[in-house]
Amino acid sequence: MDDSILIECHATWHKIVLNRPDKLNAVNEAMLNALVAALESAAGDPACRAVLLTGAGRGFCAGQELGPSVLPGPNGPPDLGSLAHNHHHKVVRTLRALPIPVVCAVNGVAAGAGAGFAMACDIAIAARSASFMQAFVRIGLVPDSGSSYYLPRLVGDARARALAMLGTSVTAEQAEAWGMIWRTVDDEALMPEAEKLVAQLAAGPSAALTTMKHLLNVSLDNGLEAQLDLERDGQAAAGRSADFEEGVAAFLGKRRPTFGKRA
Ligand code: T3D
Repeated sequence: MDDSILIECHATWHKIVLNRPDKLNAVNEAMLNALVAALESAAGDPACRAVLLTGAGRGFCAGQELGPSVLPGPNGPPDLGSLAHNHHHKVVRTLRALPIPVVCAVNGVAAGAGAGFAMACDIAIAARSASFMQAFVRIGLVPDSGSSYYLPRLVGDARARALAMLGTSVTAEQAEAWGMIWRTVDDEALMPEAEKLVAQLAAGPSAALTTMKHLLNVSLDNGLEAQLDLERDGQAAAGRSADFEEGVAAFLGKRRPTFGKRA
């Protein structure tokens, strides 16, 4: 059985581990399919209210596996556009559309598609020794897996262009300072911190988190009016929820709220 993706099911959240440490978790088609399946399985489990994505060993993900599958064969060069569309981009779309929050714990280098996957998660934290690299230019490719979308939005156009065109490696601390990730922590604190975060999200108001994920997913592509309308509709639904009732009761009762199960 393929063990390139490991899944740990905790009571309220799943941990998904990219598991090809000898290749710094470089991805191939089978691994990308397994990753999508693991994410969909988390979304389909009503007890699962958040996901933690990380890598095994010293790397997070070194992007597409470079080997025979991306080299020309008897029928000429492979169609990398189809590979991206059917596999890498399916991961990005799945991460973004997942109705529960995804925390990314970047434990080491995130290169090429690996950097795109980290940026597509809802909250990314990184070990101080981790790094991010738009590796594409180094091998004559262009940014994919969402990198050309997320990078300018997260770090700004000037930095995005230099990162993409030069393929320069960025430290976790620099990535944090530039807004590419939420925060950097000491290496040994990465997993405890990531697990604390994912547990906090899993204990949060699920329906409100799903709605706010959608609001934030579309925000930078919307004008103010469209976004205000979405906020109105989202708030209308949240205001009718038992979680809101519980949140206010807890506030007034000076206690911590206990939010309900996923709808
Ligand atoms: O259709 C499409 O969309 C195509 C998809 C494109 C998306 C992409 O992701 S394109 C970008 C592909 N990735 C890369 O170009 C990165 C290649 N890797 C590196 O540049 C370096 O490995 C790193 C900078 C990431 C890390 O360097 P370092 O010195 O820490 O480690 P290393 O020694 O280079 O790698 C350790 C091992 O992992 C090594 O194997 P070995 O020699 O010990 O047997 C290395 O070959 C292997 N490895 C690392 N990255 C890949 C890989 N093997 C296959 N594919 C890789 N991407």
